[in-house]
Formats: sequence, C-alpha cells, structure tokens
Amino acid sequence: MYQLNTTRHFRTLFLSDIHLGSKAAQAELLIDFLRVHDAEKIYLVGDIVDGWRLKRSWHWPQSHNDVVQKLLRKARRGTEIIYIPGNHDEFLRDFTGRHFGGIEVKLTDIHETADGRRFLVMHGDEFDVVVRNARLIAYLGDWAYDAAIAINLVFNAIRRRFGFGYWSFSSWAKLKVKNAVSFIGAFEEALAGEAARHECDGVICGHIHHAEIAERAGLLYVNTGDWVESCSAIAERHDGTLELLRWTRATSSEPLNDAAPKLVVASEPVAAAEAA
Ligand SMILES: [Mn+2]
Repeated sequence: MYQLNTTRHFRTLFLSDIHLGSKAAQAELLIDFLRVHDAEKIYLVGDIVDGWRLKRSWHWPQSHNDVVQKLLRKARRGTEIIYIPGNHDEFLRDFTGRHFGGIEVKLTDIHETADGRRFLVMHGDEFDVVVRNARLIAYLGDWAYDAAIAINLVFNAIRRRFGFGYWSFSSWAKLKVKNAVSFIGAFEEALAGEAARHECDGVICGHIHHAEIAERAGLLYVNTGDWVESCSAIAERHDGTLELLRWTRATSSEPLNDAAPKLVVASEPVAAAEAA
C-alpha cells in the first residue's frame, strides 16, 4: 500500500496484453495506473491493441483512446517507449524499426538493468506450437523444436489470410484446466531457453496472461501479466530490482463509473524478494 496521488518513479516499466479494441480491456484501470506510475523507459510487450478483435467488430471507446494518448504524452515528455508487437497486434511487426509519435517498434529487444543484468524482452507467442506439443517435441528432439517455431509463423500467417482469429493461449489453457500448469511450465521453459540462447540473465515476456517473477533453469523468468484480468506490470527500480505490481480499483481517486466496485489500491512488491 502507498499514498495515492504520489507518483512512483521507476527506471523501467513493462506492460503487455492490454487488448485495446476488445471489451475485456481494463482501460480505466490502466489509465489510473499510468497516472501514478512513471518511468524513464516503458516497454509495451505485445498485444497492446487487439487487431484480430477490431477486424471482426469495432470496439474503441474513449477510454481506449485515453490509454494511447497517455502513452503518447509520456513519450513527448521524454519517456523512451519501445513497442514489441505480439500476436494480436502482429500487423505492427511489419513496422519494425519505425517510430510513431516517439514510440519505437522492435521485434524483440535486450534490456540491461541498472545492476547490469541482461534481459531478453519478447512477447512469447513465437513458442505457441512448442508449448502445445511440448511432449511430442521433447520426444523428437531439437529439429522438431526448430521446425515447430517455423510452422508457428506460417500457421498464423495462413489463419490471418483466411480471416480466422488468432488461437488464444490463455483461453485454451483454461479449457484444459488440469494441464494448464504444465502448459505454463512448458512456456516458461521455452522462454528461459530462448533467453539462454541470447546469453541473457533472464527473459521478460507476456502472452500467457500470468504475471510472475521466478527462477527457471538458472535464469529469471519474468511475465508482465495482463490488463484483462490480473492488471499487472513489471517495474524496474532505480537499483535494478524487478518488482511485480498488481493494480486494483482505486479508492480515493475519482470514481471511474457508477458501476465500478470500490476496491483497495494495492501495488505491492509481490515477488520482489525472489527477484533480487
Ligand atoms: Mn499474445
């Protein structure tokens, strides 16, 4: 718990899976969060805009505009913003290296923390096929792993061409509740492995809507969570420590709307201890 209306300043903020353009996006909560959290650098780690959803039915209320405006304003005021597209906003992958209103688009990035650790930053959907077929791939070996990643790209390009929606990891894992934990495990392993290949100390990703700071195979696995259900973000303090922030309905800020339940603000360092 901390005082409202006092802005917390971080070295870096990592946000993902906001899904603007879908009704599920918790845009008001995010605006609230952005009002009292600032950083020198902000990473948008994919699925910020839900392009698949927008294609089917246009849903773009003022609050979704406000999120974009808030981010652009931060960029104007000197925050470095890097946008790493995910599967739901993969149309932006065609704009890698371009700048939009001070926001730079990158496929992936390597972020160095204040204490000198290197983190691979990527959305994570690149490993969907690997995760879904983890057992088979473990049996078949490395070539299957590489092939699966290549197939994943082609598979999604075809789905997009024919107007199908993107396969959703989180809803799929939920349907298979019994196995969800092992799928999440396979995802974490795949991402940690990718970080190791890039000679990084860890990975910071999104995609599976499951916020976490944990050690995996000697590396730090960090997931930003989402702004659909968990309303979470990862923050890097000025000393390089990573902190998991969870944001719930604000108490003393303006009521967001009449229907809004009144909950307590909490932005506690849930996993800061393990992260250190
Ligand atoms: Mn995703």
